[in-house]
Amino acid sequence: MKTQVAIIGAGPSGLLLGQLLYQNGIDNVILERKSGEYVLSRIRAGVLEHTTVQGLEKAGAAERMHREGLVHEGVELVFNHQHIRVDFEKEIGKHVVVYGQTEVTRDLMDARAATGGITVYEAQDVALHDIDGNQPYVTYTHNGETHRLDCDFIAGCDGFHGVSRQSIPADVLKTYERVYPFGWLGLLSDTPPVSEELIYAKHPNGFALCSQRSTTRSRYYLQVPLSDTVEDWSDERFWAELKNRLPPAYAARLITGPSLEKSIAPLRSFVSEPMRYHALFLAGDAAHIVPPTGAKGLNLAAGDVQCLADAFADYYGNGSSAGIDGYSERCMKRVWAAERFSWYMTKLLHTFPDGDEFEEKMQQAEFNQLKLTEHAAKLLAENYVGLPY
Ligand code: RFL
Ligand code: PHB
Repeated sequence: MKTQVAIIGAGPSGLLLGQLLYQNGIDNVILERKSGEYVLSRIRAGVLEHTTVQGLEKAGAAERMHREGLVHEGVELVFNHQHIRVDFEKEIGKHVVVYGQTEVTRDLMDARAATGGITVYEAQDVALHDIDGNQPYVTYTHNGETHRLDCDFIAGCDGFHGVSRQSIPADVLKTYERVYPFGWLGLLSDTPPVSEELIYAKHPNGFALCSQRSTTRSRYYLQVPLSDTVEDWSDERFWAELKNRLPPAYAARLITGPSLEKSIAPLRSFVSEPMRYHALFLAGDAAHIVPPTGAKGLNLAAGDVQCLADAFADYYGNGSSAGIDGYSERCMKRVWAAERFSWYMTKLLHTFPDGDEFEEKMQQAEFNQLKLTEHAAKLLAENYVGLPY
């Protein structure tokens, strides 16, 4: 098989890139290790920035999101039961859309099926070849047979544990990493959200987040020690601890129900530079990870692939290499801004097991600043709603 761009991974990065390339008349094939159902079963992000919404529009996959997504004009932060609402519309005249990553993925899969794009699910042993030569290609096995996909370029959209980043010689990449000493336990339930807006709450026992997928489906998270497993957390224990960490008025009106899904995710900041090595371009979690506290991971991925699609369109449409040559540098500015914001939100709102009273006072002072000066609230709003890509 031959194509212009071979895309590794059918998460949001790979699927969005595939559709953006299709809209620009650029042929592409996606190779995904898992089945389509498995990809859809991963419960992850919920908050879309304006530029992510624009990306889905350009990809022709925004119709259902516009119909069913919930516009959020602000967010609530709670620090040891003191509240502050950051009003995005008032501060910067913008909003975010709450619409689950699962639904984004489903819409992109449907758009791809409608345009006849090829996605090979359950492609095993994907290997990248000759990425620093003139004839890059990818091999994989499918249904027991080995296949070869020749291409001009490879887009590594295969997440943090994928094969693409690992195919770049180690001495070419510079990596930066911070692993946080806790994880997030997430619970999905068919219960109405406790509040219309998201609530990020800091409590001495740890962080809690009240998020949602619709007016009837909630997504809640609790900070837990890394040694905990899902089996340690019955639904009853989860709801009791969530109530404990929320201000009493919210705890009193929290509606609980059986969990549809529960999982624990570790928290990490990670960047590898550069995002290009000859014919290989990394995008999304393959190149960088943020802790979920700033709701930035999916949005960064969507920004990367919009840059990459623009760059390929310029290359194939105008014969210009400027976009592909500037890809990494262009993405990195936004990546580091999102890394900073996600790290800041994580430090502000979590209880650090090795933290002391001084750090606790610093967190309180930081929170007070958000309450006292509108500049601080504006800065948070700007970063949360999203910096331009
Ligand atoms: P993905 O989604 O990991 O997809 C990569 C795909 O590549 C496949 N793959 C391979 N395919 C072929 N061959 C190989 N060797 C392969 N290795 C891997 C995988 O099967 C997979 O299908 O990466 P992508 O596309 O870059 O998308 C990134 C986002 O998924 C991620 O950044 C977000 O989910 C992060 N995130 C959030 N982001 C936000 O913007 N807002 C949020 O509110 C938000 N909340 C979250 C989150 C992530 C979370 N977890 C579980 C880490 C909340 C949580 C709990
Ligand atoms: C989610 O709804 O899954 C979600 C929302 C906001 C975050 C992280 C996760 O910061």
